[in-house]
Parts: sequence; structure tokens; C-alpha cells
Amino acid sequence: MKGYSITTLNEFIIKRQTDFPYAKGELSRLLSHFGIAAKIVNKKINKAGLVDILGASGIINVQGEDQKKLDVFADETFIAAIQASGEVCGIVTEENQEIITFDDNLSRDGKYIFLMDPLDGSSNIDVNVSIGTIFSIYRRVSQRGHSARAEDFLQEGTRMVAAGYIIYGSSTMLVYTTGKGVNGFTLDPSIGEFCLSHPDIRTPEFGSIYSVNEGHYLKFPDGVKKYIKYCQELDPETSRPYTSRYIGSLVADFHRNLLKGGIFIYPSTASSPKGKLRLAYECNPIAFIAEQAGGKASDGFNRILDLKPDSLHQRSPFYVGSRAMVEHLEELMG
Ligand code: P6P
Repeated sequence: MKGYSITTLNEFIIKRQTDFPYAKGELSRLLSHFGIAAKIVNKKINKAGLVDILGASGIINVQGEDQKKLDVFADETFIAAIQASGEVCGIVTEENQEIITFDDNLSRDGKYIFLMDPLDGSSNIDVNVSIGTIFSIYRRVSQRGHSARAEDFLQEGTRMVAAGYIIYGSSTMLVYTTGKGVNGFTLDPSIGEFCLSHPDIRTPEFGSIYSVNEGHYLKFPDGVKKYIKYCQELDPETSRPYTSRYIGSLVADFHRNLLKGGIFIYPSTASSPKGKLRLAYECNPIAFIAEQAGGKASDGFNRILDLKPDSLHQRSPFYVGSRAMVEHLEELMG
């Protein structure tokens, strides 16, 4: 009987290492460590509802640990795994205002830096909506053998070496790119492995889904209002109907649009004049993946990956997805 041939994440990483003739396995090792942490975080998330119920009955949870907020747990778990890889000299995460430098000898010589939102959309956990982890990896620009420095984390997105996300949804998937296309892996809990399920993801040039929080409509820029109105009227040439789909969890909204085609819109609003999403560890990694899958990512006027960050946690308006849809919105913004 023909065996069920699976390619695990580690097998894939090793097989694709040849994409980088000069690589000596450091990035492979880093991605493998990240994958292990993802499984640990996934296990905790899947029990979140249960633990919360039990945790609410007292201060100590079922494992006898202090009840930790899940996003803090995820942050600590990924930080520990990334440091254990020995390939990274420092990390910036949404949960920590300052850079975290890894100052053991091995890490100080690491050639990469890491940025992540450990658990984006964590407010959705209480209502069992999909959430995500988003990460990006750069080569450091500061001297090896010393602590990571701020300039390591303020590079343009075009200098990214790898980027990806985990979506904790009806199944748990890891989707990532190292600049040679986008591949998706689904966690098979029966064997505890991420298995290649979506090789070489390409996002459709056009889509019929637009994703935006229309509650902020009155404060949107005119170009965005025009685009939303366009989506709500049948296109005279194509009589293409559009569908509004908005989960309120970036990774979940982006992942659906990546596979089906569509545009995700988070403009500047009255409460978020620079937009809500963070450039370094939300917009840039998602933009890298979108472009690698044939899509586009913009702040309405500029390519997201070209933006030079001024500060670690700066925000940006964010329009990402099917190329033709983002370009149409940019025209209206122009
Ligand atoms: P709003 C989640 O809090 C998040 O950071 C993203 O995951 C999501 O796309 C966005 O905020 C939702 O924001 O204003 O629509 O609730």
C-alpha cells in the first residue's frame, strides 16, 4: 500500500538549506527551535479554556503553577527557545518595551536578531477565536561578539532573512518564507510534527474579500472610504460581488485572504493616527510573506518593506493582500 508520504518541518528545513549555499545551518537550527516552542505554546493554548475555568476557581492552576497570562507564557517560551538556539544575539517582542539582549558568549556571537508578536489577538482567546504568533529574522548589523544594539532592530523590511506566522485555529499551522517562496505546515497532533500541507503558496491576483473594521469608517481616509464603497457596489465590468470578512485577528484575517485572495485594511484612524499595527513585528513579516506569495503590502503610499523604522514599536497604516486590490486602493489613496 502506498505510504502516506509526509515532509516534516525539520526535513523540509534541511532539504531547503541548499537554497543558501553559504549557510552553515544556523538559520535551520533557529527555525527548528522556533518550531519546538510553537508546539509547546500550541498545547497551552488548546487547554486555555479549560485551564481558565480551573484557574478561575483558585490562584493555582492544575499544574500547580501560578496562573500566567497566555501571551506572557508565549513570550517567555519563545524567548527561551530562541536563546537556546545560540544563533540569535537579541530579540524584540510586543510584550517588552526594550530590546532583550542575550549576553551569554554563544549568543553574543550569534549572527541573527529576532522580532515577534508572541500572541497577536490574545483578547480573542476568551471567545475561542483564532490567534497567532508573528516573527521576523534579520542578520545583525552590529559587531558579532558584542551585545545586540538598537540599529539591529531598525532595519528596513527588505533586509529580512525570514518571516512567518503560526495560526492557532481549527488546526495549527506554521507559514513561513526565507525569501524563496511561502510554505505552510500543519501540526499533526498524533505525531507532534508540523507537516508540509501547503507547498509554494501563491495568493490570487484578485480576490472578492475585503477585511476592515467598518466601525471606524467615519474616521477613515477618503481613499479608504472610496474603496469600501467600490467593494459594496457590483463592479460594472466584472459584476464581481465582494464579501466583507473581518475576524479581528490579523493572522487569521491575513491567512484566509492569502489562500483565497482578498485585501486586509487597517488604516490610520482617530484613535490610531499612525495606524494600529506595529511595523517591525506585524506589518513587515506579513508583508514579506504577502510579496513572496505574489501579493503586495503598502502603507497606502509606500511599499511596507521599504519603510525605515524610527522606533522599535512604531505603528503603520497597513494594506496587504492580492496585488490588484492593494494597487487599486493605492490609486484611490493617491
Ligand atoms: P480592531 C488584535 O488586537 C490586533 O492587534 C490584530 O490582530 C487585529 O487585526 C487588530 O488588532 C484588530 O483591531 O481595532 O479591529 O479591534
